[in-house]
Amino acid sequence: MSFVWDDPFLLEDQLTEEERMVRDAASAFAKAELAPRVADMYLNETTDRELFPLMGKAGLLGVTLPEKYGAADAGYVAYGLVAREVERVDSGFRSMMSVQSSLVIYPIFAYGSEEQKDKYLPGLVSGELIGCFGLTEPDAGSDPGGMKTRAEKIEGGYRLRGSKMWISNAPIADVFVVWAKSEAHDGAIRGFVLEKGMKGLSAPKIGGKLSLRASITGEIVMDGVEVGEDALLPGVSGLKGPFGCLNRARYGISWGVMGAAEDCWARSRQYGLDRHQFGKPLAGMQLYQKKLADMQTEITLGLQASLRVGRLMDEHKMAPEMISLIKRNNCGKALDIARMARDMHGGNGIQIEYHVMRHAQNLETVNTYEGTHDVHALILGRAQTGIQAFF
Ligand code: TGC
Ligand code: FAD
Repeated sequence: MSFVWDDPFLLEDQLTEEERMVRDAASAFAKAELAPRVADMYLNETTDRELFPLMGKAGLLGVTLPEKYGAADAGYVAYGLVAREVERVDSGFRSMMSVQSSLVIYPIFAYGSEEQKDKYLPGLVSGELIGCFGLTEPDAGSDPGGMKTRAEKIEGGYRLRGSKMWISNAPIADVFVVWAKSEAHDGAIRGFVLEKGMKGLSAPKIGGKLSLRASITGEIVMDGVEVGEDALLPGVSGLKGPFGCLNRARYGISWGVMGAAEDCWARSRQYGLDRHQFGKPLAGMQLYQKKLADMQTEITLGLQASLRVGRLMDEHKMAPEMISLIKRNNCGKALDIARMARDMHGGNGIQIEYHVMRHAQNLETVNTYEGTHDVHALILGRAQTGIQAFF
């Protein structure tokens, strides 16, 4: 048996026919629609609404949902493979996809009423509607339980006041899943579905990001937004509501960042073969080969770990700590790999057309959002000692 250098543990053999088909569709889409746009969108910090219906048409949104809503009804491994292919191009594009799938479609599917599902899911799966997820606030990031947003009970519904910070897709969103402490439910955190155009609702763009520039980010300002009882997600109460969504998004990120790392690895290998210094290719130097070996090792282990957790999710045997382990480790390793790739490209590594610095800059955000590297360490520390060290 010969060694397959770019698939050392034969991941390909461990996928089903259906998973390979979903992966191939995502790869074709990423090459045809995302790769040609990325440099311009990143440099100019612009977004393209049209990407959502294009992603929907390619079957990349809400991959795990039943066919009833127009979705692929594939498993979590397939969802992870989509994230890997999309993030191979840019973490910002994966962000758009995973917010829509895990943070908007999932909570409406898992916690919503039949009316909410019928109203929102087909449009979100097709990409005609764009969604966002508002949990973080200016003074409540790692500690979302400290949120200040309140839902006050009014006749026939609720009035929401507060603001959310760092919200992916918000300035272009049609559907806003927001989390607020509800007075009518003893102050418990509850989910609400708001719609663009509601009085008192606005979503200004946050400009000047040096990372994830192809994904638009904004605030959500709720200045006394009045909604009916039908805006409440009836199926969940407490922090386990948003965390149930985050489990899925974090899992997808663990695959996605490996896609970005693979792109950095492939580009570094090729660059080292093409570029000569001291009379021979850089790839023929010992230190250069050590770096390639480190990249290969961490990517192979990271992908295998995500595949294992995906299989456990599909078997309903997932524990959230498993996801903390792979989200934390794969993000940290991908960031190291992207920084190393930037170095291996020398001066060219800072240029947009070599792509590696863009990945490195993006991965700074991915290592922070959905629970920082250190917050996931504390989750894992608590799980093995029984002592929480958050405060
Ligand atoms: P804690 O006391 O640990 O738990 C409170 C309640 O929540 C439940 N729970 C979970 N349920 C399901 N899955 C999980 N992963 C869960 N983690 C906790 C828990 O069982 C409990 O339930 P109950 O019924 O007993 O009340 O909560 P804590 O307040 O001590 O918080 C602990 C901590 C720090 C781990 C947590 O707050 C945390 O993970 N912080 C990180 C915040 C975060 O990840 N924010 C993400 C914002 S969204 C985002 O970044 C999107 S970017 C997307 C993109 O663009 O791609
Ligand atoms: P802080 O919580 O203030 O953390 C700052 C530092 O302190 C970190 O290093 C952290 O690890 C450390 N720290 C915090 N608590 C502890 C502790 N107990 N012990 C030790 N160290 C600690 N949020 C959403 O709700 N929806 C979105 O769509 C979304 N998209 C985002 C897009 C982008 C581009 C970015 C940058 C963020 C996004 N976020 C989103 C917010 C993101 O989830 C938060 O930034 C993240 O959870 C960290 O919160 P914070 O920025 O407030 O940092």
